Formats: sequence, C-alpha cells, structure tokens
Amino acid sequence: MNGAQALMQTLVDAGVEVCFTNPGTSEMHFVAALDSAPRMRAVLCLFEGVATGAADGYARMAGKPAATLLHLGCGLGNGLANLHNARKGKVPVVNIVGDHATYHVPLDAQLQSDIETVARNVSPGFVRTSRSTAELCRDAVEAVQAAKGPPGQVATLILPADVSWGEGGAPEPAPAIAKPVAAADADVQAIADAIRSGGRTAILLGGGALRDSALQTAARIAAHSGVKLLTETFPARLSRGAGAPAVERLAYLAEMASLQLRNFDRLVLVDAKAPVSFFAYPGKKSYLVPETCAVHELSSPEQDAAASLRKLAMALGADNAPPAPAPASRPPAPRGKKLTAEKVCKAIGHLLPEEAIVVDEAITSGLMLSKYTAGAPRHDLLTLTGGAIGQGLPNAVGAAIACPDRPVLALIGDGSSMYTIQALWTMAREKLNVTTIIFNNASYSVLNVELERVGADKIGPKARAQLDLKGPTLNFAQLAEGMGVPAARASDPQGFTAALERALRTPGPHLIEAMTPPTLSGLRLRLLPHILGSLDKMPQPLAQMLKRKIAP
Ligand SMILES: Cc1ncc(C[n+]2csc(CCOP(=O)(O)OP(=O)(O)O)c2C)c(N)n1
Ligand SMILES: [Mg+2]
Repeated sequence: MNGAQALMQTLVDAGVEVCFTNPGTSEMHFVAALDSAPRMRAVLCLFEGVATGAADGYARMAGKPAATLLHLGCGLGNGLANLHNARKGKVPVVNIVGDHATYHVPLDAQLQSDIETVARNVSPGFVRTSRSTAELCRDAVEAVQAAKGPPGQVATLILPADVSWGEGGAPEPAPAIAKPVAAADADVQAIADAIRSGGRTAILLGGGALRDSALQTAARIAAHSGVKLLTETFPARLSRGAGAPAVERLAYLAEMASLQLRNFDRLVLVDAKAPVSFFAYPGKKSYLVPETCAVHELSSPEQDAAASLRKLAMALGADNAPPAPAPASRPPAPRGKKLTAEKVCKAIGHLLPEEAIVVDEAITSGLMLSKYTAGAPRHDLLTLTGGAIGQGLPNAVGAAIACPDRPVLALIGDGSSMYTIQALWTMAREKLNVTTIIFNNASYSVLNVELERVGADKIGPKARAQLDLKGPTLNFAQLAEGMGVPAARASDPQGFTAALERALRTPGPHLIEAMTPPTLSGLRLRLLPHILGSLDKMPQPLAQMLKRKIAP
C-alpha cells in the first residue's frame, strides 16, 4: 500500500466515512486512493468553504467527524470561516491538507506557504505535518482522536505529497475515544444546595445539553425546582418542536439578552459559556451576567452534560418530575398580497415536515422563525455558531448527507448565501433532499441595524452603499437553475406556500427565492436603538413585551 491508501483505510476504520473534497495536484494520490476504499464517500465541493461547512453540518448530525480534503495553505485558508464555525460549535472535523513533497518545500515554489500557521487558528488542539509514510496512519488516528474529543474540535493533518505516494503505508486500527464523565458528586451537591437555598436560578444549556435526553432532564429540573431554562444564542444543534421541552434562547441583541438574565441570583452553566455580547458597543457592557448573579459550572465541555444533569435531577429529587413539553400547534398559512419574511416563517411553521433539519442563517429574516415553529413537529435546528456567515448552505449539504431520510430546510439571507453559493451545485450533484429558501431583501440588512447601534454619525451614501445589494439585483432562481437546482421565485404568500409545499413533496434539491422587504427598516430601524437603549430602565413586563414583539 502507498501512504494514501493506508490513510484511507485508517480513516474508514476510525468511522470517518465521508470526505468533502476540493483537491489539487498535491492531493492526487489521496484522490486516486478513494477508489480503493468503497466505504469512503467522496463529495466534491466547488469552493473550500463549502467543503468545510459541509463537514461541520455532517458532524453536527452524524455525531462523528467527516474529513475534508484541501489544497495546501491557500485551500485551507479558503475554508477557514466555516472551520471557525465548527471550532466555536465544538464540532469534530478532520482536515487532510495536501502539501508539497518534503524535498520540494525549501524551493519555495508558487503554492508554498506556512500551512501550520493557517491551521492553528481553527485547530489549536491538533496540527501535524506527517513526516513519513510509516508514521502517517498513526498521525491520522491521533487526528481522529483529537477531533472526537470530548469536546469535539477541528484537527488538521498535513499530508506532504511524498508521504502520500510513498510505499510502506500501514493502516492503524481505530483509536480509543475517551468517554466523558459526569460532574463530580460534590459539585453537583453544591449546586443543588444553592438552588434549594432560594433566590432565582437560570440554567444555561449549550453544546451537548441541547439534545433530546439532556433537555428532558433539564425540563424535569425546571418543573420541579422552578428554575428557568435558557439556551446559548447560537447552538450547533438544538432539538425542538412539539413534545420537546420549550427552552428560551438567549437573544443575539445584548440588550435583550441582559433583559433575559436580569433578576437571576444564580446562573448554572451546562456545557455553555457565561454570556458575553457578540460585539462591544460604546458605553455598553460586554459581560452580560448581572453583577449580583453568581455563576456555577455544572458541566464543562469536557464532561457529559446529560449525565451531569441527571445527577443534578437526582440530587434535587426531580428525576421523576414530569417535564413540560411544547404543545403541538401550527400557524395557519400566511395570507395577503405582499410577502414578508415573517410570512415566510409562518409558511414554514405551517408546513414543516416531521423530523426536519432546519439550518437557520436567515439573519434578520428569521426573527420570527422560533415563534412559528415552536409547536411544529420535532426538528433539529442548526445555527451560526461562530458568526462567520456562509455556513448555512454548506451545513445543509453535510446534514443531508448525514441524514438522507430527513428533509433539510436551509433558510438563508441573500447576503450570506453568496459566500458559499456553490453548495447548490453539490446539492444537485448528490441529489440531496434540501429545500433552500433565500430571503432576497437586496440588503445586508443586519448591518444597517448595526450601523445605527454603534452610534456612527454622519452616515452618507458611500457608507450605505456598502450595506445594500442593489445595482444588479441578484436573481437566485437563475443562479440555482444554472447549478442544476430547480427553483421558483415567490413574491406573494400564496405563491410562496405553494412553492414550499411542492418542494417538500418532490425529492431532490429545490430553491425558493422569497422576495421580501428588510424586516427592520424605516421607522422601526430608527427606533430600535432607542428601544434597546431603554430596555434596562423599563419595568420588566413592558420590556419583555417589547422583546417578544421584536425577537420572540
Ligand atoms: C465571514 C463573515 N463576513 C462578514 C460578516 C459580517 N456580516 C454579518 S451579517 C452580514 C450580512 C448578512 O446579510 P444577509 O444574509 O442578506 O442577511 P440580512 O442582514 O439581510 O438579514 C455580514 C456581511 C460576517 N459575519 N462573517
Ligand atoms: Mg439580506
């Protein structure tokens, strides 16, 4: 066997069975070795950001890593933003990055660059350049082991061309994966005592605590002990819908998150970080936990969140308390003449199929999504963990490959979609059951909100022009058709609902371009910073009512 063939076998033996590729010359032996490994599915992506985002989406749903195949430092660099999203979501990914042959490196040829430096930003826990064919498979096993954690992380294995083509490759057996342990008895007891001592407690759930069984246990604790359940703002994967415990997500807007955290005496973290605002704003706080609120960590990302919650439930005597599930309910089909982002969200709630996977990168257009889907059939929600846009379409590719029997809905802002629009081609080629909805509001709408919020003065036409997508207006239906995805454009509620119904009924990928005005514009946009700025001075019920109206 050569190195590449042995590597391929090692990867599949370790459970890495999908590789999202964008190869070049230095990866040709790895590409050739694909045919020696029937268990390895290879999926060509036409931009590295699609490959890395697909690997992220795949692992979120499969619960195990895929590999990426990337071309030297430049290819890895192109894929960085979605590896960043994976890193922030603690999602396992194994990058295989081809490099020049070891003896070619000192010659500083055109594509020579410092790959390890590029990799370190997204895979701080594991970056290795394999030095010889004999060592390659051991390196690969360690990369898979590092990726799987716990917690999951991005691991990067750099594969010099001569290590890949060299003879004498020796496959390695699958690595042992450490089992996470539950929180220590004493820590659980201390938190149970604190909860029982009175005052108001919120439990902030993140990462592994957002899956069904952990959520059910958290809901038992909430029902029994009167604690409030919150989730992190951008979960990698959240189980929700009718029958799942209803938990409130922390808002993106810091002022609203502060409102949600106001009045709590203690915050218990379960695989979550104490909340900080997404950005700093002049005169606003960055750390959002109130000064009077004590923070306890029940379970760290290295630990078993579900088992830690079970221990806490036992300690509180809540293990048999009935959790309060979200009741089943669907909104009616949207009506009227004009299509809005809110009506699109309503139509989604109206039609969402059983066991759907919803990828939400709708940005401002998705503000009403959680309200309209709260009682829809059970689904998983994948969100923008690291804030680097261009994640949604690739995530949908990966999720559909991980779960071929589940319908995937990708809800994407027009601006966000253009970072990785090539994902549509992979959806068509692989015949994936993905329904993509693009909110065409011809704007980086959220940045208009941010422009108001940061307090920049004298906003002129040159500044505004950086935030709108007018000029040529993008035509996403045509873009999709050009990549082999059947598409429709909808500008009224009935047309949109009919197109969605059709897309969900017909196998294979579909795209619906929803022609919608920006959700926040005109007077609403100008008022928003003032409303946000005064939330902390308003009585709680009024502030909560306003939050529900703007971002339920
Ligand atoms: C990689 C990356 N580049 C740029 C940004 C800054 N950014 C955040 S949102 C956004 C525009 C989103 O526009 P769109 O998807 O159309 O959503 P809308 O705001 O219109 O709802 C941009 C450019 C980012 N978050 N990540
Ligand atoms: Mg937009």
